[in-house]
Amino acid sequence: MSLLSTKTIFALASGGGRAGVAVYRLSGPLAGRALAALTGRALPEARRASRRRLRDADGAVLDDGLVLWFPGPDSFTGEDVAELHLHGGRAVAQAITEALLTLGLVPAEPGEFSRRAFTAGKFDLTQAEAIADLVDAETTAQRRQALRQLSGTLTRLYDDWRERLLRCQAHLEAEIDFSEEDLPDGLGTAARATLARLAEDIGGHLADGGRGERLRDGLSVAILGAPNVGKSSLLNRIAGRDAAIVSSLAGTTRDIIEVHLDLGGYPVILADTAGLRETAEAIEEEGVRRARARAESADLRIVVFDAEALPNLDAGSLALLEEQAIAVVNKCDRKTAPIPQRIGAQPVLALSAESGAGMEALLAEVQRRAAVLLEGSGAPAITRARHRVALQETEAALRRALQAGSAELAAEDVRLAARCLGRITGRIDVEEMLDVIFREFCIGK
Ligand SMILES: Nc1nc2c(ncn2[C@@H]2O[C@H](COP(=O)(O)OP(=O)(O)OP(=O)(O)O)[C@@H](O)[C@H]2O)c(=O)[nH]1
Ligand SMILES: [Mg+2]
Repeated sequence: MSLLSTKTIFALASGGGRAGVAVYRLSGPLAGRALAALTGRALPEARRASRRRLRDADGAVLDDGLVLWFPGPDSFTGEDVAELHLHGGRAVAQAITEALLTLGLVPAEPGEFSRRAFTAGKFDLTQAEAIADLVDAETTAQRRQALRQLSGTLTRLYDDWRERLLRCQAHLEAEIDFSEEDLPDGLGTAARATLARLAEDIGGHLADGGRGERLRDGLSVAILGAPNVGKSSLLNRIAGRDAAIVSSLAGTTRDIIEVHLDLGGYPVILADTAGLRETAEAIEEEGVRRARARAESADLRIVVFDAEALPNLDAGSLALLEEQAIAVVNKCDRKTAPIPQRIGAQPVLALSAESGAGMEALLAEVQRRAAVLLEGSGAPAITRARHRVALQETEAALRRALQAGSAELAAEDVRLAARCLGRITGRIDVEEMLDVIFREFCIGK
């Protein structure tokens, strides 16, 4: 690439605001020249921190800090890269920005460093996404998932499947293009078996229950029940603050109130909802509608019953108590009747949002469920809807190929399947296909 076609970009990589140290990153053909100009000296030794005084074009001192020089292609972006570790602060940031602009550099767009690294083949798209996830990770489990993906777990899985598909495609195309006797025996059946295996593997991967995506977004947990049973009190107790209004009036909560929690490393979005009942009041009715919608979409339901109402159990709440739900009896400090061991088939957790009794057991149970729902067997999980859609299309194309009446039709669907898989990692390359054909058949020999 010529100097003119590629802009040299810079960015404050460590984020804005006051800080002990701020890191500026430069990437592109002018990076070396800019570093030499700022320091007024020859480029430092590659990949070693060197202390330098930085000056602007007029020779005035900007700051004193560490500089690093990463000549391409062995750098993050594959281009020439320089890093400046300066003092964090607005005035320094402004001065260095002006100096870099004067030297002909341009501010980087969001994600531009990673985009250049991807273009240079430093990593695939799933790894680029993992970098974004790692930066956004708020809990330990999210961080671990992002790190696994960054290390290439998905890259390897999808690349392996794609390689198998490409080989299959090559076999099928050969079946079409060349006479039978020039080809290895049993080609058709072998290809068919490979495709069936692959469709199974992808189907299994798709049936991961959405745990990877859920781990990125947070597990959605809804607190549900009749009015006045103490749902908002429970949310406040867990959040450790007065997030929701509590009152002795039934029908207090209308909107859904969410709090974000880190439960043993798992991200949880806990939602308080309006008490479920028939009502003629329009705003409360809307609240109940939202509560029901959240009950449907939540990954986990906590259904709350009132100890004071025992032995009566609210019918609307009972209806929400499916297999996965956690049954809770609140206000146990006021119990008048014995607390049942089970409600329906669910074991009961007795607690008091007022005194805090039983809260630890409830949190432990939610955390245990979160571990099951988010971690699964430990096999790589799909982390984005983008991947899931592409995998579904891949699987559908494979199933069509298996049903196809002719090698031509099968080859077309296999080609489509390979292209869908390639979209996930960002590898869409005809050259690769030719490599496979030439390597295995020595065509034109
Ligand atoms: N004694 C006792 N009172 C409680 C407990 N939890 C909640 N309360 C009281 O019960 C009343 C209702 O509490 P909320 O938390 O507002 O109940 P809610 O389920 O959110 O009610 P809605 O928003 O109307 O559906 C308030 O007066 C609380 O102080 C508890 O564990 N023990
Ligand atoms: Mg409430």
